[in-house]
Amino acid sequence: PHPVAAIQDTETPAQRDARMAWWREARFGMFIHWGIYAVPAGFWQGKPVDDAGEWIMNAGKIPVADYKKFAPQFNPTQFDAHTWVSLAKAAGMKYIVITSKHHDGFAMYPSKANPFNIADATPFKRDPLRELADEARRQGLKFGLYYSQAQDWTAPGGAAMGGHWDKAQDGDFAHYLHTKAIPQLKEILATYHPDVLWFDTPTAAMTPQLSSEIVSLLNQYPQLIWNNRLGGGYPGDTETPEQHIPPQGFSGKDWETCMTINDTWGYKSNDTHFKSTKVLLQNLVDIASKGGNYLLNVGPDAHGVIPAPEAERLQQIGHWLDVNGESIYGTSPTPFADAHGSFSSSEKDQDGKPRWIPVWDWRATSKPGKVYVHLFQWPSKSFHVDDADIQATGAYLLADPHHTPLKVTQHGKQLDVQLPAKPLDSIDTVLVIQTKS
Ligand code: H79
Repeated sequence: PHPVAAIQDTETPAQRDARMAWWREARFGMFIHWGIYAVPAGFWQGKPVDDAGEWIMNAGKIPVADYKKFAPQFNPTQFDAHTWVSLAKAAGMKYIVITSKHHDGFAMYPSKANPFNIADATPFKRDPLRELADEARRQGLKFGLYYSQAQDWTAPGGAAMGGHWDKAQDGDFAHYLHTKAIPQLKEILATYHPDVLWFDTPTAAMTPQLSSEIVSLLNQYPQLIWNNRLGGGYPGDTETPEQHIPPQGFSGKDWETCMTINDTWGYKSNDTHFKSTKVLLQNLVDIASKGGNYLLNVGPDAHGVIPAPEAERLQQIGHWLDVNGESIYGTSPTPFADAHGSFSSSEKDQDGKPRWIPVWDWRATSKPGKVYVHLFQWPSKSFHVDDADIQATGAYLLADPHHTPLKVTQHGKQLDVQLPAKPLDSIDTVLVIQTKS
Protein backbone atom coordinates (compact mmCIF):
# COMPACT_ATOMS: atom_id res chain seq x y z
CA PRO A 1 0.00 0.00 0.00
CA HIS A 2 1.57 3.25 -1.16
CA PRO A 3 0.83 6.63 0.47
CA VAL A 4 -0.84 7.61 -2.80
CA ALA A 5 -2.25 5.02 -5.20
CA ALA A 6 -0.61 5.16 -8.61
CA ILE A 7 -2.30 4.54 -11.94
CA GLN A 8 -0.89 1.01 -11.93
CA ASP A 9 -2.76 0.35 -8.67
CA THR A 10 -6.15 1.54 -9.88
CA GLU A 11 -6.51 0.78 -13.59
CA THR A 12 -7.96 -2.48 -14.96
CA PRO A 13 -5.73 -4.95 -16.85
CA ALA A 14 -7.49 -3.90 -20.08
CA GLN A 15 -6.76 -0.23 -19.37
CA ARG A 16 -3.17 -1.12 -18.69
CA ASP A 17 -2.91 -3.03 -21.98
CA ALA A 18 -4.35 -0.06 -23.86
CA ARG A 19 -1.97 2.38 -22.16
CA MET A 20 1.07 0.18 -22.87
CA ALA A 21 0.05 -0.86 -26.39
CA TRP A 22 2.25 1.50 -28.43
CA TRP A 23 5.24 0.85 -26.16
CA ARG A 24 4.93 -2.93 -26.45
CA GLU A 25 4.68 -2.71 -30.22
CA ALA A 26 7.66 -0.33 -30.50
CA ARG A 27 10.60 -2.55 -29.42
CA PHE A 28 13.25 0.04 -30.33
CA GLY A 29 13.77 3.59 -29.04
CA MET A 30 16.40 6.31 -29.01
CA PHE A 31 17.81 7.52 -25.70
CA ILE A 32 19.51 10.92 -25.91
CA HIS A 33 21.86 12.18 -23.20
CA TRP A 34 22.51 15.81 -23.96
CA GLY A 35 23.56 18.57 -21.61
CA ILE A 36 26.35 21.00 -20.76
CA TYR A 37 28.63 18.04 -19.88
CA ALA A 38 29.11 17.88 -23.67
CA VAL A 39 31.27 21.03 -23.30
CA PRO A 40 34.05 19.43 -21.19
CA ALA A 41 33.37 16.23 -23.19
CA GLY A 42 35.25 14.01 -20.73
CA PHE A 43 38.14 16.38 -19.87
CA TRP A 44 38.69 18.46 -16.74
CA GLN A 45 41.73 20.68 -16.24
CA GLY A 46 43.35 19.14 -19.30
CA LYS A 47 43.07 15.56 -18.09
CA PRO A 48 40.70 12.83 -19.22
CA VAL A 49 38.19 11.85 -16.55
CA ASP A 50 37.29 8.16 -16.50
CA ASP A 51 33.59 7.45 -16.02
CA ALA A 52 30.66 8.44 -18.10
CA GLY A 53 30.65 11.90 -19.67
CA GLU A 54 27.50 13.05 -17.87
CA TRP A 55 29.15 12.12 -14.55
CA ILE A 56 32.15 14.45 -15.03
CA MET A 57 31.07 16.91 -12.34
CA ASN A 58 30.89 14.13 -9.75
CA ALA A 59 33.88 12.14 -10.96
CA GLY A 60 36.08 15.27 -11.17
CA LYS A 61 34.66 16.70 -7.93
CA ILE A 62 34.12 19.93 -9.83
CA PRO A 63 32.84 22.74 -7.57
CA VAL A 64 29.32 23.97 -8.34
CA ALA A 65 30.50 27.45 -9.37
CA ASP A 66 33.08 25.99 -11.78
CA TYR A 67 30.64 23.53 -13.28
CA LYS A 68 28.10 26.28 -13.91
CA LYS A 69 30.69 28.01 -16.12
CA PHE A 70 30.14 25.37 -18.80
CA ALA A 71 26.66 26.81 -19.42
CA PRO A 72 27.74 30.06 -21.13
CA GLN A 73 29.99 27.94 -23.38
CA PHE A 74 27.07 25.79 -24.53
CA ASN A 75 25.82 27.12 -27.87
CA PRO A 76 24.80 24.15 -30.02
CA THR A 77 23.93 26.10 -33.15
CA GLN A 78 24.10 22.98 -35.34
CA PHE A 79 21.26 21.32 -33.43
CA ASP A 80 18.47 20.39 -35.84
CA ALA A 81 15.48 18.46 -34.53
CA HIS A 82 14.57 17.33 -38.03
CA THR A 83 18.00 15.68 -38.45
CA TRP A 84 17.83 13.87 -35.10
CA VAL A 85 14.26 12.67 -35.44
CA SER A 86 14.88 11.64 -39.06
CA LEU A 87 17.85 9.58 -37.85
CA ALA A 88 15.74 7.87 -35.19
CA LYS A 89 13.07 7.18 -37.79
CA ALA A 90 15.60 5.88 -40.34
CA ALA A 91 17.01 3.61 -37.62
CA GLY A 92 13.55 2.10 -37.17
CA MET A 93 13.16 3.57 -33.70
CA LYS A 94 9.59 4.31 -32.60
CA TYR A 95 10.23 6.63 -29.66
CA ILE A 96 12.73 9.08 -28.26
CA VAL A 97 13.64 9.72 -24.63
CA ILE A 98 15.84 12.76 -23.98
CA THR A 99 17.38 14.14 -20.80
CA SER A 100 15.41 17.18 -19.64
CA LYS A 101 17.70 17.37 -16.58
CA HIS A 102 20.45 14.97 -15.58
CA HIS A 103 22.21 14.62 -12.21
CA ASP A 104 24.11 17.89 -12.87
CA GLY A 105 20.85 19.80 -12.42
CA PHE A 106 20.97 21.66 -15.73
CA ALA A 107 17.56 21.99 -17.40
CA MET A 108 17.62 21.58 -21.18
CA TYR A 109 14.50 23.72 -21.58
CA PRO A 110 13.46 27.22 -20.48
CA SER A 111 12.49 26.57 -16.85
CA LYS A 112 10.70 29.20 -14.81
CA ALA A 113 11.23 27.11 -11.67
CA ASN A 114 15.02 27.36 -11.69
CA PRO A 115 17.47 29.64 -13.52
CA PHE A 116 20.10 26.95 -14.25
CA ASN A 117 18.58 26.23 -17.65
CA ILE A 118 19.25 26.55 -21.35
CA ALA A 119 17.36 29.84 -21.78
CA ASP A 120 18.70 31.70 -18.76
CA ALA A 121 22.27 30.36 -18.57
CA THR A 122 23.40 29.83 -22.17
CA PRO A 123 23.64 31.94 -25.33
CA PHE A 124 21.44 29.37 -27.11
CA LYS A 125 18.04 30.99 -27.17
CA ARG A 126 16.09 28.00 -28.39
CA ASP A 127 14.13 25.21 -26.70
CA PRO A 128 15.42 21.86 -27.98
CA LEU A 129 12.73 19.93 -26.11
CA ARG A 130 9.97 21.91 -27.83
CA GLU A 131 11.60 21.44 -31.23
CA LEU A 132 12.15 17.70 -30.66
CA ALA A 133 8.68 17.06 -29.22
CA ASP A 134 7.04 18.78 -32.20
CA GLU A 135 9.26 17.09 -34.78
CA ALA A 136 8.91 13.64 -33.19
CA ARG A 137 5.14 13.90 -33.34
CA ARG A 138 5.26 15.25 -36.90
CA GLN A 139 7.20 12.14 -37.90
CA GLY A 140 4.95 9.78 -35.93
CA LEU A 141 7.34 8.97 -33.07
CA LYS A 142 6.47 9.01 -29.38
CA PHE A 143 8.33 11.49 -27.21
CA GLY A 144 9.65 10.85 -23.72
CA LEU A 145 11.62 12.78 -21.12
CA TYR A 146 14.31 11.64 -18.69
CA TYR A 147 14.33 13.59 -15.42
CA SER A 148 16.84 13.03 -12.61
CA GLN A 149 14.63 13.51 -9.57
CA ALA A 150 16.79 11.79 -6.94
CA GLN A 151 20.12 13.51 -7.58
CA ASP A 152 20.91 17.12 -8.38
CA TRP A 153 24.51 18.09 -7.77
CA THR A 154 24.07 21.84 -8.28
CA ALA A 155 20.89 22.39 -6.24
CA PRO A 156 21.28 22.77 -2.45
CA GLY A 157 20.09 19.51 -0.88
CA GLY A 158 19.94 17.69 -4.19
CA ALA A 159 23.23 15.84 -3.75
CA ALA A 160 22.00 14.26 -0.52
CA MET A 161 22.90 10.73 -1.52
CA GLY A 162 24.72 11.08 -4.82
CA GLY A 163 27.98 12.37 -3.40
CA HIS A 164 28.87 15.69 -1.83
CA TRP A 165 32.05 17.69 -2.44
CA ASP A 166 31.13 21.37 -2.19
CA LYS A 167 29.52 23.43 0.60
CA ALA A 168 27.25 24.93 -2.05
CA GLN A 169 25.55 21.51 -2.15
CA ASP A 170 24.52 21.68 1.53
CA GLY A 171 20.81 21.61 2.08
CA ASP A 172 17.73 19.60 2.65
CA PHE A 173 16.59 17.00 0.12
CA ALA A 174 12.87 17.62 0.69
CA HIS A 175 13.46 21.33 0.15
CA TYR A 176 15.22 20.60 -3.15
CA LEU A 177 12.37 18.33 -4.19
CA HIS A 178 9.72 20.92 -3.33
CA THR A 179 11.47 23.92 -4.80
CA LYS A 180 13.08 22.43 -7.91
CA ALA A 181 12.29 18.84 -8.90
CA ILE A 182 8.52 18.87 -8.41
CA PRO A 183 8.04 22.34 -9.96
CA GLN A 184 10.15 21.28 -12.94
CA LEU A 185 8.28 17.99 -13.32
CA LYS A 186 5.05 20.03 -13.38
CA GLU A 187 6.55 22.24 -16.07
CA ILE A 188 7.74 19.47 -18.35
CA LEU A 189 4.52 17.49 -18.03
CA ALA A 190 2.35 20.52 -18.79
CA THR A 191 4.58 21.89 -21.54
CA TYR A 192 5.63 18.82 -23.55
CA HIS A 193 3.03 16.20 -22.58
CA PRO A 194 5.66 13.45 -22.71
CA ASP A 195 4.51 9.93 -23.54
CA VAL A 196 7.19 8.55 -21.18
CA LEU A 197 8.80 9.87 -17.99
CA TRP A 198 12.13 8.19 -17.30
CA PHE A 199 13.25 8.61 -13.67
CA ASP A 200 16.67 7.54 -12.43
CA THR A 201 18.75 6.43 -9.43
CA PRO A 202 16.05 6.11 -6.77
CA THR A 203 17.92 6.59 -3.49
CA ALA A 204 16.65 6.19 0.07
CA ALA A 205 16.11 9.96 0.07
CA MET A 206 13.14 9.32 -2.21
CA THR A 207 10.95 8.20 0.68
CA PRO A 208 7.48 6.76 0.07
CA GLN A 209 6.04 10.10 1.22
CA LEU A 210 8.15 12.26 -1.09
CA SER A 211 7.70 9.85 -4.00
CA SER A 212 3.93 9.92 -3.50
CA GLU A 213 3.91 13.68 -4.04
CA ILE A 214 5.32 13.03 -7.51
CA VAL A 215 2.83 10.21 -8.07
CA SER A 216 -0.06 12.62 -7.39
CA LEU A 217 1.28 14.71 -10.23
CA LEU A 218 1.78 11.75 -12.58
CA ASN A 219 -1.78 10.64 -11.91
CA GLN A 220 -3.01 13.75 -13.72
CA TYR A 221 -1.62 12.23 -16.95
CA PRO A 222 -3.46 8.91 -17.24
CA GLN A 223 -1.75 7.84 -20.50
CA LEU A 224 1.78 8.45 -19.19
CA ILE A 225 4.22 5.54 -19.02
CA TRP A 226 6.88 5.79 -16.31
CA ASN A 227 9.67 3.48 -15.27
CA ASN A 228 10.57 1.67 -12.06
CA ARG A 229 13.14 4.25 -10.91
CA LEU A 230 10.96 6.81 -9.14
CA GLY A 231 11.60 5.48 -5.64
CA GLY A 232 9.46 4.98 -2.54
CA GLY A 233 8.61 1.43 -3.56
CA TYR A 234 6.58 2.42 -6.62
CA PRO A 235 7.09 -0.21 -9.33
CA GLY A 236 6.01 2.05 -12.21
CA ASP A 237 5.40 0.44 -15.57
CA THR A 238 8.73 -0.82 -16.81
CA GLU A 239 11.75 -2.75 -15.58
CA THR A 240 14.94 -1.01 -16.63
CA PRO A 241 18.04 -3.20 -16.89
CA GLU A 242 20.94 -0.86 -17.64
CA GLN A 243 23.79 -1.90 -19.95
CA HIS A 244 22.82 -5.56 -19.91
CA ILE A 245 20.22 -8.01 -21.16
CA PRO A 246 18.67 -10.26 -18.51
CA PRO A 247 19.20 -13.88 -19.69
CA GLN A 248 15.52 -14.76 -19.27
CA GLY A 249 13.92 -11.33 -19.71
CA PHE A 250 11.19 -10.54 -17.16
CA SER A 251 8.25 -12.83 -17.62
CA GLY A 252 4.94 -11.04 -17.31
CA LYS A 253 6.53 -7.59 -16.97
CA ASP A 254 7.24 -4.84 -19.43
CA TRP A 255 10.95 -4.22 -19.64
CA GLU A 256 13.46 -2.10 -21.50
CA THR A 257 17.22 -2.45 -21.63
CA CYS A 258 18.94 0.92 -21.97
CA MET A 259 22.44 0.82 -23.40
CA THR A 260 25.22 3.01 -24.73
CA ILE A 261 26.71 2.59 -28.23
CA ASN A 262 30.19 3.34 -26.88
CA ASP A 263 30.98 3.45 -23.13
CA THR A 264 29.36 6.75 -22.21
CA TRP A 265 25.87 8.25 -22.19
CA GLY A 266 26.89 11.92 -22.40
CA TYR A 267 29.35 12.88 -25.15
CA LYS A 268 33.06 12.24 -24.55
CA SER A 269 35.46 13.29 -27.27
CA ASN A 270 37.88 10.45 -26.45
CA ASP A 271 35.41 7.56 -26.34
CA THR A 272 35.63 5.78 -29.69
CA HIS A 273 34.85 2.37 -28.22
CA PHE A 274 31.80 1.86 -30.42
CA LYS A 275 29.95 -1.45 -30.50
CA SER A 276 29.67 -2.93 -33.98
CA THR A 277 26.42 -2.82 -35.93
CA LYS A 278 26.31 -6.61 -35.62
CA VAL A 279 26.50 -6.51 -31.81
CA LEU A 280 23.84 -3.78 -31.65
CA LEU A 281 21.54 -5.77 -33.91
CA GLN A 282 22.18 -8.95 -31.91
CA ASN A 283 21.17 -7.02 -28.80
CA LEU A 284 17.96 -5.77 -30.41
CA VAL A 285 17.05 -9.28 -31.55
CA ASP A 286 18.03 -10.90 -28.25
CA ILE A 287 15.87 -8.40 -26.35
CA ALA A 288 12.91 -8.85 -28.73
CA SER A 289 13.22 -12.64 -28.34
CA LYS A 290 12.65 -12.13 -24.61
CA GLY A 291 9.80 -9.65 -25.00
CA GLY A 292 11.65 -6.43 -24.14
CA ASN A 293 12.47 -3.05 -25.68
CA TYR A 294 15.91 -1.69 -26.59
CA LEU A 295 16.49 1.96 -25.66
CA LEU A 296 19.76 2.70 -27.43
CA ASN A 297 21.61 5.87 -26.50
CA VAL A 298 23.26 8.58 -28.55
CA GLY A 299 25.40 11.34 -27.02
CA PRO A 300 25.27 14.48 -29.14
CA ASP A 301 28.22 16.88 -28.87
CA ALA A 302 28.23 20.52 -27.76
CA HIS A 303 27.55 21.70 -31.32
CA GLY A 304 24.34 19.69 -31.40
CA VAL A 305 25.67 16.91 -33.63
CA ILE A 306 25.16 13.18 -33.09
CA PRO A 307 28.60 11.59 -33.57
CA ALA A 308 28.95 10.12 -37.07
CA PRO A 309 29.96 6.61 -35.93
CA GLU A 310 26.73 6.44 -33.89
CA ALA A 311 24.56 7.73 -36.75
CA GLU A 312 26.19 5.31 -39.19
CA ARG A 313 25.39 2.28 -37.03
CA LEU A 314 21.81 3.40 -36.53
CA GLN A 315 21.34 3.80 -40.27
CA GLN A 316 22.66 0.29 -40.86
CA ILE A 317 20.25 -1.16 -38.31
CA GLY A 318 17.47 0.81 -40.03
CA HIS A 319 18.30 -0.68 -43.41
CA TRP A 320 18.01 -4.14 -41.93
CA LEU A 321 14.70 -3.24 -40.24
CA ASP A 322 13.34 -1.85 -43.54
CA VAL A 323 13.47 -5.43 -44.84
CA ASN A 324 13.04 -7.42 -41.63
CA GLY A 325 10.99 -5.18 -39.33
CA GLU A 326 8.07 -7.60 -39.36
CA SER A 327 10.22 -9.96 -37.26
CA ILE A 328 10.76 -7.33 -34.53
CA TYR A 329 7.84 -4.91 -34.14
CA GLY A 330 4.87 -6.22 -32.20
CA THR A 331 6.39 -9.67 -31.82
CA SER A 332 6.10 -12.07 -28.90
CA PRO A 333 9.04 -13.93 -27.31
CA THR A 334 10.66 -17.07 -28.61
CA PRO A 335 8.50 -20.22 -28.58
CA PHE A 336 11.57 -22.37 -27.96
CA ALA A 337 12.42 -23.45 -24.44
CA ASP A 338 16.15 -23.13 -24.65
CA ALA A 339 17.83 -19.74 -24.96
CA HIS A 340 20.25 -21.23 -27.50
CA GLY A 341 23.51 -19.66 -26.50
CA SER A 342 24.42 -16.86 -24.18
CA PHE A 343 26.74 -13.94 -23.65
CA SER A 344 30.36 -14.03 -22.75
CA SER A 345 31.51 -11.34 -20.38
CA SER A 346 35.12 -12.45 -20.34
CA GLU A 347 35.88 -11.88 -24.00
CA LYS A 348 37.82 -8.89 -25.19
CA ASP A 349 36.93 -6.98 -28.29
CA GLN A 350 39.34 -5.71 -30.93
CA ASP A 351 40.59 -2.86 -28.70
CA GLY A 352 41.50 -5.40 -26.02
CA LYS A 353 38.83 -3.95 -23.72
CA PRO A 354 36.41 -6.24 -21.93
CA ARG A 355 33.12 -6.29 -23.69
CA TRP A 356 29.96 -8.25 -23.24
CA ILE A 357 30.07 -10.13 -26.52
CA PRO A 358 27.11 -12.11 -27.77
CA VAL A 359 28.27 -15.63 -28.60
CA TRP A 360 25.01 -17.20 -29.69
CA ASP A 361 24.09 -18.26 -33.22
CA TRP A 362 20.40 -17.57 -33.36
CA ARG A 363 17.32 -16.22 -31.59
CA ALA A 364 13.61 -16.41 -32.33
CA THR A 365 10.61 -14.10 -32.11
CA SER A 366 7.01 -14.95 -32.94
CA LYS A 367 3.59 -13.77 -34.06
CA PRO A 368 0.39 -15.75 -34.40
CA GLY A 369 1.05 -18.27 -37.19
CA LYS A 370 4.73 -17.39 -37.59
CA VAL A 371 8.07 -17.97 -35.92
CA TYR A 372 11.00 -15.76 -36.96
CA VAL A 373 14.38 -17.41 -36.58
CA HIS A 374 17.21 -14.87 -36.65
CA LEU A 375 20.27 -16.63 -38.03
CA PHE A 376 23.47 -14.80 -37.11
CA GLN A 377 25.50 -17.86 -38.12
CA TRP A 378 24.49 -19.52 -41.37
CA PRO A 379 24.07 -23.26 -40.78
CA SER A 380 25.29 -25.63 -43.46
CA LYS A 381 22.35 -27.21 -45.28
CA SER A 382 19.60 -26.86 -42.68
CA PHE A 383 18.25 -25.19 -39.58
CA HIS A 384 17.57 -27.78 -36.90
CA VAL A 385 16.00 -27.78 -33.43
CA ASP A 386 15.20 -30.64 -31.07
CA ASP A 387 12.67 -28.86 -28.86
CA ALA A 388 10.21 -27.35 -31.34
CA ASP A 389 6.92 -26.99 -29.50
CA ILE A 390 5.31 -25.79 -32.71
CA GLN A 391 3.68 -27.40 -35.72
CA ALA A 392 5.47 -26.17 -38.82
CA THR A 393 3.50 -25.92 -42.04
CA GLY A 394 6.02 -24.14 -44.26
CA ALA A 395 9.03 -21.85 -44.34
CA TYR A 396 10.71 -19.09 -46.34
CA LEU A 397 13.33 -16.38 -45.93
CA LEU A 398 11.88 -13.00 -44.96
CA ALA A 399 14.31 -11.10 -47.20
CA ASP A 400 13.42 -13.25 -50.22
CA PRO A 401 10.97 -11.13 -52.25
CA HIS A 402 9.41 -14.28 -53.72
CA HIS A 403 9.07 -16.07 -50.37
CA THR A 404 10.28 -19.22 -52.14
CA PRO A 405 9.10 -22.20 -50.05
CA LEU A 406 11.80 -24.11 -48.16
CA LYS A 407 11.53 -27.80 -47.38
CA VAL A 408 10.34 -28.50 -43.83
CA THR A 409 10.61 -31.89 -42.09
CA GLN A 410 9.17 -32.42 -38.62
CA HIS A 411 9.11 -35.53 -36.45
CA GLY A 412 7.65 -34.68 -33.07
CA LYS A 413 9.80 -31.89 -31.67
CA GLN A 414 12.57 -32.52 -34.19
CA LEU A 415 12.33 -29.77 -36.79
CA ASP A 416 14.47 -29.36 -39.86
CA VAL A 417 14.30 -26.60 -42.49
CA GLN A 418 16.47 -26.89 -45.58
CA LEU A 419 18.33 -23.69 -46.35
CA PRO A 420 19.94 -22.32 -49.48
CA ALA A 421 23.73 -22.31 -49.58
CA LYS A 422 24.13 -18.63 -48.73
CA PRO A 423 22.44 -16.17 -46.34
CA LEU A 424 20.61 -13.13 -47.74
CA ASP A 425 22.04 -10.73 -45.16
CA SER A 426 25.61 -10.45 -43.93
CA ILE A 427 24.47 -10.11 -40.29
CA ASP A 428 21.02 -11.60 -39.67
CA THR A 429 18.98 -13.56 -42.22
CA VAL A 430 15.48 -14.21 -40.89
CA LEU A 431 13.93 -17.63 -41.49
CA VAL A 432 10.12 -17.51 -41.26
CA ILE A 433 8.51 -20.75 -40.12
CA GLN A 434 4.76 -20.84 -40.68
CA THR A 435 2.90 -22.61 -37.92
CA LYS A 436 -0.48 -24.08 -37.16
CA SER A 437 -1.70 -22.88 -33.77
O1 H79 B 1 21.77 8.42 -17.25
C1 H79 B 1 22.61 7.29 -17.31
C2 H79 B 1 23.55 7.25 -16.15
O2 H79 B 1 24.23 8.46 -15.97
C3 H79 B 1 22.61 6.98 -15.03
N1 H79 B 1 21.62 6.11 -15.61
C4 H79 B 1 21.84 6.03 -17.01
C5 H79 B 1 20.56 5.89 -17.79
C6 H79 B 1 23.23 6.42 -13.86
N2 H79 B 1 23.40 7.10 -12.76
N3 H79 B 1 23.96 6.34 -11.89
N4 H79 B 1 24.14 5.18 -12.42
C7 H79 B 1 23.71 5.17 -13.67
C8 H79 B 1 24.74 4.08 -11.73
C9 H79 B 1 25.87 4.61 -10.98
C10 H79 B 1 27.10 4.20 -11.30
C11 H79 B 1 28.23 4.64 -10.51
FE1 H79 B 1 29.75 5.59 -11.29
C12 H79 B 1 29.36 3.87 -10.27
C13 H79 B 1 28.36 5.86 -9.83
C14 H79 B 1 29.65 5.90 -9.28
C15 H79 B 1 30.28 4.68 -9.57
C16 H79 B 1 29.63 5.30 -13.31
C17 H79 B 1 30.90 5.11 -12.88
C18 H79 B 1 29.30 6.60 -12.98
C19 H79 B 1 30.38 7.17 -12.35
C20 H79 B 1 31.36 6.26 -12.27
